[in-house]
Parts: sequence; structure tokens; C-alpha cells
Amino acid sequence: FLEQPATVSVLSYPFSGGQPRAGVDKGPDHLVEAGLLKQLQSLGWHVEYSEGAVDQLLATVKSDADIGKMKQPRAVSAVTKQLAADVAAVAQGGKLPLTLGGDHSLAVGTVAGTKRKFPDAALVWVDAHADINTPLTTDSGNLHGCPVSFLLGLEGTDVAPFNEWLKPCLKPEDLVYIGLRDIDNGEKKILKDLGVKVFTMHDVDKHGIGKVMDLVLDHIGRDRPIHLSYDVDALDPTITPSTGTPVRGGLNFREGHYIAEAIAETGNLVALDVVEVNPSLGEDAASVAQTVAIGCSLSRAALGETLL
Ligand code: EXY
Ligand code: MN
Ligand code: MN
Ligand code: MN
Repeated sequence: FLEQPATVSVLSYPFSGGQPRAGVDKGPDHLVEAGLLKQLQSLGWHVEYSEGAVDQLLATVKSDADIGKMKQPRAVSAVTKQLAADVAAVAQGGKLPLTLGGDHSLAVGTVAGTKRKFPDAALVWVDAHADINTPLTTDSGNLHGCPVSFLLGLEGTDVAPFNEWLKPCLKPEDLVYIGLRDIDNGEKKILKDLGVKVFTMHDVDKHGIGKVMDLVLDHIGRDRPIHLSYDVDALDPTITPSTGTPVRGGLNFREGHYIAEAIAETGNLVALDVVEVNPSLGEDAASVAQTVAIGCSLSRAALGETLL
């Protein structure tokens, strides 16, 4: 689905407005300073880099009072609207957008952008969380817990400011989750009602990650564009400690990388998000460095790095 020579366009989006903890906006700079761009070049990719104009976009948001339960809705909408345009432009150019977050509310923009070029794209969502709360079901009001509901157009998501630019673009059968282990009750009902394919950590334990990825690809099909949205909190907090909503019992190092490798092997990856790296969290500098290094190694694995 990509033009040759294969080009990855790295989009830095230093945005934290989908959740309350400072520091996740520093994730992209840490990933780049750790050498991500050179690493991708070493894999044979032509690499472009740009920084989203997050500060300018936020300057257009004069005040951002809650709307219903939603916190910072104008900021999230303004940033994701521009990100959708950026991702769509990259995809239209035959290149692969790699969006570095920032919090996972950014996926409203990345997936909407991918879907403009590839309406048939499947979405593989790797996360401890389902991020499918709606503005009606959310307890926290944090929009990084809600992006999937907006993409699906669930009840309660046809609200300003999002409905000024965002149209539902995802069908439940387009979506597969891997790694879930902290799902709110309202989210459980949504997932069951919609019949979404979910591989929780229970399924990873039962089948092993190899079988799970076979089942993921059985479900979405092996000849379809794939958008991989990777929240580093899918991995166990012992592996990626510097993240805002850690949940014990996560993917181990190899399981996390195997997911990315198996997607890379399909040759069908058209967009990648790496989100929720928060360099301000974690016990010490080593925790931060480890989390950042894994953000880089997951990116490399998804873009074709092999062990042999
Ligand atoms: N389900 C909880 C909420 O809606 O607030 C927690 C969401 C955490 C979301 C992180 C990014 O994956
Ligand atoms: Mn997430
Ligand atoms: Mn998460
Ligand atoms: Mn919860």
C-alpha cells in the first residue's frame, strides 16, 4: 500500500490534553533524542520528520471549560483535527505516518486521517485499556479514555466541537484489541453489544501471543491496510514504567514486540501510533530511559526490524 522507496514520516505531537498528568507531551522529544530517526534509517526507510504545531493550535483555544463530562474538549478537538489532516496528507503521498505522542486521545486524529486514504483500513489497538468510553459513560472525563467511541460514532459522540469536523469512520468489525486488562463497566457493555474482537491478557495467557496474532489476522484479514495504535501501557509496568495509567499484569517484552513484528510481516501496515510515553513518570532515570528505548524498539519492530 506504500510507494517505493518506502518513506516513514514521523509526526511529533507533544500533546497531553487528553489526560491530567504533565509530561506525556515530552514523549516525542525523548523518543527522537534516543535516536529513533537514525534507527529507522538504518532499517532502510527514508525518514522525514515534522513537529505538529501543538502550541499554536492550543493558543487558538482561549478557554476550555468542561462540556458535559469531557475535559479539555476544545484542545483535544483542535489538535486532533490538524493531526487528521497531517496523517491524511502523508498517507495520500504514499508514505507511512508514525505519530509520536503524546496521549492516546491523539488517535482520534490519526485514525480519522488514515481512513481518508484507506477507508477499508483495520485498526489494531494495543493497550491495557479499551479507550472506548463515550462522553456519557466516562467517569474520569479524560478524553484519552474515549478516542475509539468517537471513531465509531457511538451515542454521545455527536457533540461540538468534534462534530464540526469528525465523521464516524470506523466499523466495529474493523477493530481488534490486544492486551486489555482494565476495562470500565460501561466499556464492557459497549464491547459486548458491538461484538468487538478483544484479546485480553487472559487470552494472551491462554493461547500465547503467537496464536493470538494468528487469530487477530484471521479476524481482520491478511490483505487489508492496517493502522496499529500502540499504547506503551499495554506492556507490563516493569517493562514500560514511565506511563500515566500503568496496570499490572501486562505484556512482557517479547510479547509486546512480537505483536509489532507480526503486523510488520503482513506487509500491510499503513500507519503507526506510539503513545503514552511520559518521561516525567517512573521511579528514576533508568525507568524513563527503558520506557523510551522500548518506544523506539516497538517502532522499529513494527517497521520491519527482525531478530535475525
Ligand atoms: N478507562 C479509564 C478512563 O476512561 O479514564 C482509563 C483510561 C486510560 C486510557 C489510557 C490511554 O490508555
Ligand atoms: Mn490508550
Ligand atoms: Mn492505556
Ligand atoms: Mn478503570
